[in-house]
Amino acid sequence: MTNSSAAGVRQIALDHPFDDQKPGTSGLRKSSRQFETPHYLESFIEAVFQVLPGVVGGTLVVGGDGRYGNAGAIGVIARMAAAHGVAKLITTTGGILSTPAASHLIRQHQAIGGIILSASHNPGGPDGDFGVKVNGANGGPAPESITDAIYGATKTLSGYRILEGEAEAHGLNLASPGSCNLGTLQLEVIDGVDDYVALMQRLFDFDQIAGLLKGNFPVAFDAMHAVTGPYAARIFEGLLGAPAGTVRNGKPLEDFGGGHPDPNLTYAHDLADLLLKGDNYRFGAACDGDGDRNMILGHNCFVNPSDSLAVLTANAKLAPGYAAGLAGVARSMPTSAAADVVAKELGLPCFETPTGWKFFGNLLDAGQITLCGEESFGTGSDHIREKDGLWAVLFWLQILAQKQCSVADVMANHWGSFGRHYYSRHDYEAIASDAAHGLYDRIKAMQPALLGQNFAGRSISTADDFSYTDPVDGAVSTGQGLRLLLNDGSRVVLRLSGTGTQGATLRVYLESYVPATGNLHQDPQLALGDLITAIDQLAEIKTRTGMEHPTVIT
Ligand code: VG1
Ligand code: CO
Repeated sequence: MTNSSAAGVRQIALDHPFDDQKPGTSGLRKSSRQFETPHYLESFIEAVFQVLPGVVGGTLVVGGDGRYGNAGAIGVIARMAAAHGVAKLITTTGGILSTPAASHLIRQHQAIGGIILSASHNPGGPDGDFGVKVNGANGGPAPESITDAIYGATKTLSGYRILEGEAEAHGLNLASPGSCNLGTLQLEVIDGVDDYVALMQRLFDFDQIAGLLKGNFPVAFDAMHAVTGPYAARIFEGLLGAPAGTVRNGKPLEDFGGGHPDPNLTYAHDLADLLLKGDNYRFGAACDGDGDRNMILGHNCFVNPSDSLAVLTANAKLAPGYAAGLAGVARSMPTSAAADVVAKELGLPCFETPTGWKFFGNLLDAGQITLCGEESFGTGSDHIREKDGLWAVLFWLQILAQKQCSVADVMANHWGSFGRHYYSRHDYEAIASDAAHGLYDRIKAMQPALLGQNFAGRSISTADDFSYTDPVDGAVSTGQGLRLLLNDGSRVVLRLSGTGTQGATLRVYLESYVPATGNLHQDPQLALGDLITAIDQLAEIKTRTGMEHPTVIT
């Protein structure tokens, strides 16, 4: 049922509100099929427009990682923005906009926020996933107060407002830069790469990195047929003079070429093989679907993301953008304490936040931290309010250009100075929801009785469900992961993913510290072997999930 109100604006009534639009760790993420349900996308966007401050007369940024549904969603959002009195909508050619580039555009244009169309590292295509991420005026993921309010709005929604007629009929053309009007909305299509690249040139010494790449330093970058292809081609093969072919899988495809655009050793194994088994490359890197994650590899050397944050912290002054030093550093709770050790040595404040980039926003805005990171291949800084894959790659290249050594040397020297946090994450994906929650709730209930118990030859000194009080605004977030901290500083953490779309995903995080004088060159799975066995026995992981091995080991 529809009826008309203001010129060209239709009010579409919903028979009943959707009840499954709760944003997870990083926005609303569902199957593409679910998003194709009539009114589904529109319902969520209506809730966003009802909740986001400053919509009437404001500027909004929209774009996505190019997956199936991207361009269509931009048209819908443009029509709904017009119907809600947004003054200006900025999008990009092809609708291609990485998450970090979107964060930058929001800040640069003093927009009220942005809508990023991505399910990040989840596969795309008609049988894959789609997602909507909502960012605020600081350029970062909306805080829980906003996402909770959006969810609240979706549950009571009776309809939504949208401009009549297809967006293309109003002049929307994503093929090239230009502008048009949808009712009172001014819509601008700009190049999505230019501003981001200019920002990178302010932070890093491109001449020095180009010098490194011109020497005997072959690099392989895997864009995984996702959003970073155009950015990486411009940066590496254009500005830095790397040979053509340096950027692999550089064309964004609606289904990411059937792949899983998650830069880890399992899903980016082609790249991993080039670096870990072959001899032709000195440096390798990959980014995820929406360009905010990064994997760093050297010849015969995989850099654990927790270690990567620690290395960037220790060497930050080598990059021009950070030459003045850091205000502080933060990591998510499941991320290893490698960065903490560096921060302590440098006399820097160090914060531990829950999983998800939205928790770094206040600390960055308040100037309390400069760098932050997560174990899930996310690193970033105060240059924007999202994690930034290509930024991390450039930062590593800057460090290597300065030090003139291999990635493996950087790691060996780092551990030799600070000791090593052996670390691994085991993911059990797509397990039955009941089994996952049963396992998790059981350990949670057991926690009080676990204190002082023996665990892998150590004693359990803390057993809790992590909760966080934001040091800036005092907001409290509970239920952020079950921690078993052991008396020798090692630990195991259990979490259920908030980004999966099939069943549940159990994440098991394992960590143990060896000082600089200890054995620094073991296989992490062996170094953590006793913890792995102990948590399986305690949580009955294999029996309860029915899985003999994790889906992904990092
Ligand atoms: C995962 C990661 C988390 C990250 C989130 C979003 O969440 O563990 O560290 O912030 O994905 O990343 P979860 O709830 O599945 O563990 V992205 O690249 O999807 O924006
Ligand atoms: Co991502």
